[in-house]
Amino acid sequence: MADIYHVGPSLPVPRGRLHGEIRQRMMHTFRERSGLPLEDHGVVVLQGGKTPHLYNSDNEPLFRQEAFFQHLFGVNDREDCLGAVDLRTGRATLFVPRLPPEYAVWMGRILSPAELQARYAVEEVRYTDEVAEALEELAPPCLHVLDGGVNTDSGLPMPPVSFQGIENFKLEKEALYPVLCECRVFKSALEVEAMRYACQVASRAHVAVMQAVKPGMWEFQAESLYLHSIYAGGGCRLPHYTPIFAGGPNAAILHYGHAGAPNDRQLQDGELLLVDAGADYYRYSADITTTFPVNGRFTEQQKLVYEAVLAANRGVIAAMKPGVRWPDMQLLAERTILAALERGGLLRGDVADMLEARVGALFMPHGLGHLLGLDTHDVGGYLPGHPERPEGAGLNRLRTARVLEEGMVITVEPGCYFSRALLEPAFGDPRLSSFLVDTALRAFVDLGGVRIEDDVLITATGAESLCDVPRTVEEVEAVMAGAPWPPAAA
Ligand code: LEU
Repeated sequence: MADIYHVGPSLPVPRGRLHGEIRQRMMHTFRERSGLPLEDHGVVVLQGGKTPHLYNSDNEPLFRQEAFFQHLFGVNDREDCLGAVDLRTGRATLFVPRLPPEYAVWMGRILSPAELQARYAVEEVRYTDEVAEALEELAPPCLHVLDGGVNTDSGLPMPPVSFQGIENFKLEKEALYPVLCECRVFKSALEVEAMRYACQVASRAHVAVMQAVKPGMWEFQAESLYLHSIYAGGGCRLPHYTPIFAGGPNAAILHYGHAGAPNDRQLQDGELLLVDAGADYYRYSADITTTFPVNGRFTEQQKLVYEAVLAANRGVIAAMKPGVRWPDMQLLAERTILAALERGGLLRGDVADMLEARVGALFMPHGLGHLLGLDTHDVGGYLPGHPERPEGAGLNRLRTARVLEEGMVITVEPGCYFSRALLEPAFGDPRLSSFLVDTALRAFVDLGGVRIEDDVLITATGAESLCDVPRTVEEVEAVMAGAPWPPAAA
């Protein structure tokens, strides 16, 4: 079928069905919320992503569609479009730029509106210079737009929709943003299939790195093997977000890997490597973290921390189901890790008192996990009618405090780090220092830290990880010694 997205032998994605279902769901949600009679509903108008340029040069970085536009229309590979959905009829119209003849010379054949209509399976395709005319034909009471909707992770607003003649329409800017965010929180079966595929591709790449890493390799060389694996092995051209390949103490730097810290350390015998890397498939994100010893064998010290974090990851996934409050899962993870550190002689005192004093945030200064979807930190974390951002160190870093519901995909990424930047001030803070065994903790600083991250689907009765990587100490050591993954059937 003409509307199937795929990259060579990758997962076929039926655009028409996937986005048709999403548009239906949006209409349903909109109708339920507005309570207005159908004839009073307007037309949703979204602006697609624009041709990106590197500053004022003519260098055009690889295009990535704006996520709300991708969600409603599935036009992952075409810039400068607009799209409209009539909420009264469900009719979707895609507006594409009228391309000059030289486009064919530099960029490739210009597709006709009929070809584009088949490719994206929308009701109609017209040109962007016809938007006002086409909308006037629909005589809508108003246009629903996303203008100004604020992303709760970045604090940045959606840019306004613009087209010639927009001033002749009544714009309604409030209703659409929360509706579309809410729709993006719940993944359809076809969306889950695409995300499961991205997770499989990323999982295989994590295993490929585990099998190849050895002392003396540079972090970026491991990153390069990863990138090769997701693209050659899965058709995922991008990792979705900047990969973190953090050796030794670098693991305590939460967003290591950026341009100023570009995965450029040489990996040493005896240290851990933390790999936080995903994959982008049809704009859907995988987001997986593995942590393993560069030489293939955990030390006792590393095992203590690794098994504490693994117990937190496993314990949380086992407890997740509809109705569970996400901040409670953060507290469960903290409790598990703090109790293990206390047993290991790194902390002293009562774990309940530690939770109260927010000692957990000293070792896990980030949230336990975030919604995942078309964006790595997906939208919908804080919406009207849902819990607000909690208070307290660490908890206030949660990107959502929602109650879990079937169809959500959320990361579970407990970590335990030994960050000088946090520990040194804590040793001098009387509210925290009584819990800290100073000398024992100082001996762990070179270890850096451990994070173990799964992408988890909430089902009707529980939760299912979409990832498939070695997790126990035994599994990791076996794979690093050459055993296959998944393990050969017994
Ligand atoms: N993804 C985490 C967050 O919620 C950060 C990561 C570095 C542990 O921001």
